[in-house]
Amino acid sequence: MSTRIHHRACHLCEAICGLLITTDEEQVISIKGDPNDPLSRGHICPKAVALQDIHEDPDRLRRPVRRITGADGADEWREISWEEALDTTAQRLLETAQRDGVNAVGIYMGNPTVHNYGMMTHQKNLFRYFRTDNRFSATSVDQLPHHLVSLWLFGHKSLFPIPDIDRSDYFLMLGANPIASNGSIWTVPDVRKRIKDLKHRGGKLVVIDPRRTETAQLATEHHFITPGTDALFLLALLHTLFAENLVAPAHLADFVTGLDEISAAIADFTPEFATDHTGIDAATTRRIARELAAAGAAICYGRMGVSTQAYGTLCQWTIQILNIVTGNLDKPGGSLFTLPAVDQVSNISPGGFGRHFSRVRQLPEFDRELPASAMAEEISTPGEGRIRALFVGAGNPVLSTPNGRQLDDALAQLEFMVCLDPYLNETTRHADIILPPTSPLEHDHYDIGFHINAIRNTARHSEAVFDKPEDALHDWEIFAQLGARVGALLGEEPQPVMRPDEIIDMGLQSGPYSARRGSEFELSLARLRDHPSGIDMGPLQPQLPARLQTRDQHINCATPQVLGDLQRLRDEFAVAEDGLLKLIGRRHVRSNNSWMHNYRRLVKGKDRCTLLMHPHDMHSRDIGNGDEVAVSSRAGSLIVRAEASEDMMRGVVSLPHGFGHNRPGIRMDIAKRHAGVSCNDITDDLALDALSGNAAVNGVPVTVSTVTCA
Ligand SMILES: Nc1nc2c(c(=O)[nH]1)N[C@H]1C(S)=C(S)[C@@H](COP(=O)(O)OP(=O)(O)OC[C@H]3O[C@@H](n4cnc5c(=O)[nH]c(N)nc54)[C@H](O)[C@@H]3O)O[C@H]1N2
Ligand SMILES: Nc1nc2c(c(=O)[nH]1)N[C@H]1C(S)=C(S)[C@@H](COP(=O)(O)OP(=O)(O)OC[C@H]3O[C@@H](n4cnc5c(=O)[nH]c(N)nc54)[C@H](O)[C@@H]3O)O[C@H]1N2
Ligand code: SF4
Ligand SMILES: [Mo]
Repeated sequence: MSTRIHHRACHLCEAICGLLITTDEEQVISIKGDPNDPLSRGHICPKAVALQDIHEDPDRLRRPVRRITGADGADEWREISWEEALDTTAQRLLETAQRDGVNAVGIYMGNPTVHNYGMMTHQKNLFRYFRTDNRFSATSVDQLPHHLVSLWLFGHKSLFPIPDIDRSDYFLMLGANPIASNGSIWTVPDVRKRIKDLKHRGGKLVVIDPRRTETAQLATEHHFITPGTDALFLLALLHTLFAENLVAPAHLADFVTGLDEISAAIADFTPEFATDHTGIDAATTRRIARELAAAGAAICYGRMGVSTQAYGTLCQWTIQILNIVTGNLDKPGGSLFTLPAVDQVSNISPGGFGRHFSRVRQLPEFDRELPASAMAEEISTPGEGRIRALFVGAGNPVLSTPNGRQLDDALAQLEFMVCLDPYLNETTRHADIILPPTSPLEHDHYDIGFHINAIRNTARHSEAVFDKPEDALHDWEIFAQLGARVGALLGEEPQPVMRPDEIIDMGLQSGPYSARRGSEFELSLARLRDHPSGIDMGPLQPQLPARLQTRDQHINCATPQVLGDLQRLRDEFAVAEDGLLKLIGRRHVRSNNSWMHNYRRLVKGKDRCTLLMHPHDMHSRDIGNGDEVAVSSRAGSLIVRAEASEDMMRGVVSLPHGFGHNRPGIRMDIAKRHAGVSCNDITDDLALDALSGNAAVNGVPVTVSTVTCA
């Protein structure tokens, strides 16, 4: 035996837990939490062991494959050399751009991109040759409203106020379920313990969610809310603060402007008006507003449920205005900005909005990306600028974006598609070439994407656990090699390429904790290598106004785009409710979006892809527990088993996303046996937060009926 213990960050979700992985030669023996990790303190969730399962999965592609359509029309996948795969990809992408214009090349980047630092540092090696308007990512099915609000209020898309739960007295949480998700835009490993500690200190957690979630069950108070009506509730809180003279921005007063304008603009959004739609009574709303104002330190935080809905931006904006007017922004125990060791805020562009629009539906770009809901139509609608070749990296938009069936059909119309992905799945089955990267345990890791959202300022670098196999390439190497090939085709001289760890070292050595900046931590890659559990730079600190990236270093709260959106809200709630059931999503701690259903240890147990429904709603439709039901929306229909749950609000049904692995041609054996259905077959590509273009995958109007056996 030659056992070794490796320090390694878990990259599977935003909690970035520190792990200790014991190996014997090429074999993983155990995966445990690292008690010395200053952020995660030994915490892990059941998904951590999947790092071994991903690494060992026989379905994981190890070599590039090419799709060949046989004489009978059936697809066959043939292993090809890296030379052939990279040459063909570079040639086909460039040919398309030269023949039809650069917008004929589309790009979609999925969620794991942000969890894989080499993809972040090196995608530009390829994409600098394809500055296409047709760029998409999972952002617009997720956190786009957060970015916009940060850009408008704080001057940078990545300046997120992070809930300082460990020092807080009062936490108002909307549309988030961190007990299942382990936190989002809030890197908070071991959130369960942190919530319990908050309660032990006499603090309060108030959860607003149409489902009594795992988090709501831990809360001091939970209120159901009708999906899609949170903006009314949040504005009613703000209205109460203005009406009762509870606005006290405290230390923020010197650089916050526009509050009077907001007060006037929202004068009609009273708690009474909200109640009729939200289902939360006016007295409760007023009480919560007063509690927020009175608490020593309070947090208002909202995530997916209030982001991926029709008023996502209005919700996220109102949440931050509430934090500002109660003086809880930039205050210990409230919400603060981080100061990460490699500081994205000073290294990357602040982002922009509405500088170009999609061709077919005129939807606005954000940060040079168009809403993913527009991708299918940009592929299938003829005319100049139509996408003919598509690059998909670490994404599965067929299962993860609204009206996935429509996209599934559109992908089949492409002239060329290439996927950077370790699996042959619902999306990549349409590719001409799949380029599989090394397994997570075969490359090193630094959390560029998540230290910026973490509840403490820490830094950590993990070495690869295993050597890279011969004839394998990391994600970043694939990007670098593709870029080099396109450059060569254009007659450019070869450029030297830095490794991701070298780039990080530069960031560390010029960052806020560097010797060069006089910091006692003297951070560099070498220093992190000496401290594999990570280095703790301490709790979040007040940093305003210096940290603001706005031109005048003020927070101009009266964001014209958002105030302009209030009329849409008024108009919508002036007409009677449609009476339809509202579909929302759901996450489970053993699952992760669409791609972690191929690991036996995670999928075992009862079927999780069921439609949760209140018994009353089932009874009135003659639906029994466990019956198969048809769920239909404007976009489509699916059949799934209904499961009675008293934890659902009446009138609301819940189905997780990321399932639907029963399509032909995929190579994920275990996932196929736990196929489920894709809830995005019935979410609607036309249902958006009209202000941002973010997908409204929550609050989808649906009908549910029993399936009559023929
Ligand atoms: N209805 C509904 N839809 C949703 C959501 C919802 O709540 N409800 N949630 C939305 C959210 S928040 C998100 S983030 C999106 C996610 O949407 P996507 O990012 O499009 O989908 P994922 O399921 O994360 O798929 C990730 C893909 O990356 C591959 N992959 C994993 N690791 C790596 C890696 O290291 N390198 C490479 N190259 N590939 C890798 C996997 O094999 C998989 O194919 O889904 C969104 N869609
Ligand atoms: N185990 C696991 N962890 C994950 C993921 C995963 O798939 N599985 N995905 C990761 C990703 S990519 C992300 S973005 C994060 C997401 O992290 P979270 O946002 O914390 O997770 P969700 O479970 O999507 O929580 C959304 C909540 O909003 C509620 N909701 C739905 N509609 C509404 C509404 O209209 N109003 C209100 N107030 N609530 C509503 C839902 O019932 C749900 O409880 O999780 C990350 N972590
Ligand atoms: S919570 Fe689980 S999946 Fe997320 S980083 Fe920690 S161990 Fe990994
Ligand atoms: Mo996400």
